[in-house]
Amino acid sequence: MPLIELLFATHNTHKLREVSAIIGTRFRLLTLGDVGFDEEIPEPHPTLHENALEKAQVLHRLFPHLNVIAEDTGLEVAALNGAPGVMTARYAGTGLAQDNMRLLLQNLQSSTNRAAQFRTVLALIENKGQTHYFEGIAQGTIRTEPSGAGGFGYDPIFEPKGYRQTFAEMPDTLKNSISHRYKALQQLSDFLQQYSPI
Ligand code: ITT
Repeated sequence: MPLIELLFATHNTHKLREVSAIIGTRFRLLTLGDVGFDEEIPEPHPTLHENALEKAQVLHRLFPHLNVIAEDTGLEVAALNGAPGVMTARYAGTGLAQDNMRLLLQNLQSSTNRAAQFRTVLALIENKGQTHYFEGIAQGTIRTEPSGAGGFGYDPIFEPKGYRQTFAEMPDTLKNSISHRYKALQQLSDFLQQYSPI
């Protein structure tokens, strides 16, 4: 049986690499480059669900014959009432991971509560038109300073629960077997199995 094709609506090459490593053998992942789409995709909404849906819808309108997936991920810090949340990518205003981490550490300076979680909401719009959501959470704590060179974004300051390494200190294969993104993709994969038993 041919592999199900999924067009992944993201410009983030790190996400693409992770998603490809996690589900690349189970599905045929198409990139925005594959379909010649190079415009910005807006994420103007107050929830991860709405932003993930918006990203998927932009591509679904253009390529209705394809199954489209998009995801929005937020880092939710307990002591900051869930911030930066939907603002995770734009927290410091520069779009640079170093600036975002610096601001987060600054805002947490006087806080002993370091609990945080990454939450990924993945939206699938099938070529039949139905929309489905899948969610994955990775709980952990925020370190007091960055450590590690792997991963991307806030990985150098995020230590997942049960580990003594940050996501950036561990091998990609380990992050990709416990992460928020992995968990959301497992659910997507389980859902799609009905069409393509593995
Ligand atoms: P697309 O919208 O094109 O998919 P993006 O980078 O804008 O890409 P998001 O809106 O989901 O993606 O931004 C989430 C930000 O959260 C991202 O830029 C990183 O800074 C951070 N982030 C997401 N996943 C992460 C992960 O696994 N580890 C560390 N930081 C992550």
